[in-house]
Amino acid sequence: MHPILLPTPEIADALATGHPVVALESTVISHGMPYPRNLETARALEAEVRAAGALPATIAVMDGRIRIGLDDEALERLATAGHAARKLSRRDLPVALATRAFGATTVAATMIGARLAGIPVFATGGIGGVHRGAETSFDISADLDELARTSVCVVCAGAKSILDLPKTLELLETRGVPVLGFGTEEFPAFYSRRSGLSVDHRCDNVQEVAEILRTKWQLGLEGGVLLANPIPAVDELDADAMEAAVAQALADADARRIKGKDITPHLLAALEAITGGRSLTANIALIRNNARVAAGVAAALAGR
Ligand code: PSU
Ligand code: MN
Repeated sequence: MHPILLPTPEIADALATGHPVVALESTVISHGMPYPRNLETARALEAEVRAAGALPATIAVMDGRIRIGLDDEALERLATAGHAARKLSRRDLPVALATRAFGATTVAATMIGARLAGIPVFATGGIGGVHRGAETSFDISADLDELARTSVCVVCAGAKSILDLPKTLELLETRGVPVLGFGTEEFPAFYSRRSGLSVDHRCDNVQEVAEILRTKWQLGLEGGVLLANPIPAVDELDADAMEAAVAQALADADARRIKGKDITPHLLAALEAITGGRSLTANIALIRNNARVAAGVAAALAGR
């Protein structure tokens, strides 16, 4: 184990014995959802992973170490800190660790921690991607670059339409990231199951996902795989209503000149306000669903 990592005893033991583990990100807890529902969600995700036969390892940065697995006290600290925790992507990790800052890891930084710890499967809600208007703002999430280079399977519900989904998929293709649909041919659009865009390949079971992961990595093709798992139909929100809400949230962020790493958290909070909390309820449902599927993939990869 790399000395900068601090796994809980339970996770250290699981990794040493080959028991399946699922990595979970922390930015969605600190910056993606309000307290106390973020704490309830963090606990619910851990419970989903356990119920499906794997162990949850929520990843965050504390006291100069990358924590692999958080106890309840640490989860609470993260959830109550909110934006007081730093939002850490690849570029932020060296500074945060060297200065012993307290921070939450994005998809990119969680992948780095998971890879260093030897955890090949990670569940989140939505990945960052190419922002609308990226041709002038150059705003493209570091999550995409991380998927290109770091060998972890990221289970998500697609990407939100706050992003430019066709450009996001184009970039993933350019960077050699397989995009698999779990029980679907279509790339899901986070709050809705459909986007009109195709995935590369449909997988109907976790064994097939595990076989694709093994094949990629045995070939020496380093880098991630995106497993897109649509929101359950009962939890889906109306696509047209969400598109209108996204347009309103984007216009508001633009008027306030919000930029850089603040834009995604700002848009999530604005969507919640515009939809009267329905976006948050959907977000929680889909992330729980992703945690369940990720546990299945982790178990299949571990041969259990
Ligand atoms: N998309 C969501 N919810 C989130 C995020 C993205 O639907 O909470 C978070 C994740 O942590 C993701 C990060 O890695 O935002 C991407 O931020 P940026 O766009 O600044 O790269
Ligand atoms: Mn950005």
